[in-house]
Amino acid sequence: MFSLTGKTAFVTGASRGIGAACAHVLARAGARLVLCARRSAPLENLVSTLTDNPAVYHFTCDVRDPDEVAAGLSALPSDFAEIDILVNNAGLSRNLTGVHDHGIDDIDDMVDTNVKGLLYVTRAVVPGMVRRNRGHVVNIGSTAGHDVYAGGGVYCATKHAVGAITRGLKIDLHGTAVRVTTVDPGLVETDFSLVRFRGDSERAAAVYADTRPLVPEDVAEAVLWCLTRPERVNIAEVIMTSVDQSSATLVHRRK
Ligand code: 8X3
Repeated sequence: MFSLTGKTAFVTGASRGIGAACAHVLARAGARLVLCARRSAPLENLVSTLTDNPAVYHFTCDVRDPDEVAAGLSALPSDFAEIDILVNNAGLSRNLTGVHDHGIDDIDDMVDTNVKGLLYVTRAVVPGMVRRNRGHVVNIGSTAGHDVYAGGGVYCATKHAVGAITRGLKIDLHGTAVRVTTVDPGLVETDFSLVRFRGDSERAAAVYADTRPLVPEDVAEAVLWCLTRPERVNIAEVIMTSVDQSSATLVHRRK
């Protein structure tokens, strides 16, 4: 039922967290994988853990650079070149502070990765899906695309943009067989907060302290479920949190 045999799936930001979990879950479902991430060592490490012996092609690529995106995708070996599934996962958050207090670096990192990078990859992959009249784009959004919380205004804006891009893309693909989905998780225990707080592990750990967040595999399983519905079915949006989370800021803690 959950088979992706014969499909080629491209996952961005694949070296860790939700991207790495998607790589594992899609490989187990039989997909051929094209994986990219910014840094080669963690990506190679991830590839070495894909023990189900899937067909994998990987390359380093910073999605913020449209030339790198175009070059990486145009150099795909022929047996990986027809991408059936795009998981737009690469994304990050920087800092938790006022919209008016963010540094330029924070703003650029979030907007360039979460919005522009997603668009660069999408415009490089989707025309092939349209030509072949088959494919599925899954964007990894966030509950931050449905809510706004103190200090997260810029990050939330980028995830609202992912929601708008997802809906816009579905409309623009009207009449084709290409499917478009956004999977929007709340708190997931990944390096997300460590990246947000630029390596401050104590602050990052406090985000997940005494609660039971989602784990990356929960999100990857939701992605797989969306991908494996009958071809007539388009899941527009999955919003998911742990049972301990009831809104962006209402998180049950056991102490
Ligand atoms: C991550 C969820 O609530 O930290 O996208 O913004 S949250």
